[in-house]
Amino acid sequence: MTGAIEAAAALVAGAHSVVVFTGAGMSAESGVPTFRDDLTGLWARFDAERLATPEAFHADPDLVWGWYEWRRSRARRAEPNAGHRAVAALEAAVPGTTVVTQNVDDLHERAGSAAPNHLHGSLFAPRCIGAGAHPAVFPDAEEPQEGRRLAPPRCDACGALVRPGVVWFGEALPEEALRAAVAAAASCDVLLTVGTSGVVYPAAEIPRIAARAGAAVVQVNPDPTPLDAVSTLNLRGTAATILPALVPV
Ligand code: BJW
Repeated sequence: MTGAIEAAAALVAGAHSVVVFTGAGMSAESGVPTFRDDLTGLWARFDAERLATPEAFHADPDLVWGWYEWRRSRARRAEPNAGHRAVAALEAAVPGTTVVTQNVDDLHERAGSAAPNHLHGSLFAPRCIGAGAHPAVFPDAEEPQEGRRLAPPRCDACGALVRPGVVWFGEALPEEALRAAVAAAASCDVLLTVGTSGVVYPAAEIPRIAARAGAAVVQVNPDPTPLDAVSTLNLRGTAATILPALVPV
């Protein structure tokens, strides 16, 4: 394993352009649950994949809004971990670094990453479901409690319900973030894929695009994933333990 980490560090040190592609495992050591881990507590009776759909929101807005408000408050209280800080340090060491994240928290930004491409939106950018998709401004609810349903606020501008600013199944990804991610993947020397199961598309194409274009793909994940097949090096470990060893000093 030490040899593989050294080999990965050498690839990164020699690169002019690096893409860091992150998923929920990146924030796991900050206490943010991964998407496909078992949910704990009262939410355990809900299937996360079934809550992350427009259909679920239309059928039961209070259930879905309550779940997202609970997650938003957890994300707000979380702190970046050593992995997020290593990614920001890598950006400083290799100027041609692009961070592409599927995560809806803001831990990359808070660790110092300049402008990560958020492919699946953000917990901190709610908007209304009206035709204007107005950004929503509303006072924070009292501390949301796990398992508590909560009525979404109404838009000040048009009165429509406010929804989380994330990308649900069946919805298009933000066009510019996806375009920039695909372009960076197609032209990088090295792509680091960190803490993602690699099963949700089109985001899961990003490491595959880099591999097809001839980049070295380095995966950081304690468990095997379908991305093993396209990875030049598979580093079996966590984001916070492995990533600091990959930053050029
Ligand atoms: C650690 C660790 C540690 C643990 N350190 N690692 C092609 C084929 C098949 C299906 C499709 C396809 N193209 C599209 C689809 C449909 C669908 C899809 O992909 N379905 C599959 C599940 C089958 N995709 C969509 O619907 C997308 N939209 C779309 O295609 O639109 C088309 C369209 C075009 C034009 C107009 C209209 C429509 C949208 C996908 C949106 C995904 N949204 C979610 C929810 C976001 C909001 C929220 O958070 O609630 O995004 S789903 C969820 O999965 C979330 C995540 O970003 C995403 C990926 O999950 P991630 O990050 O990989 O997390 P996990 O939990 O799966 O994995 C964690 C990993 O970390 C594990 O491997 C652990 O081992 C590891 N780990 N601890 C490092 N400490």
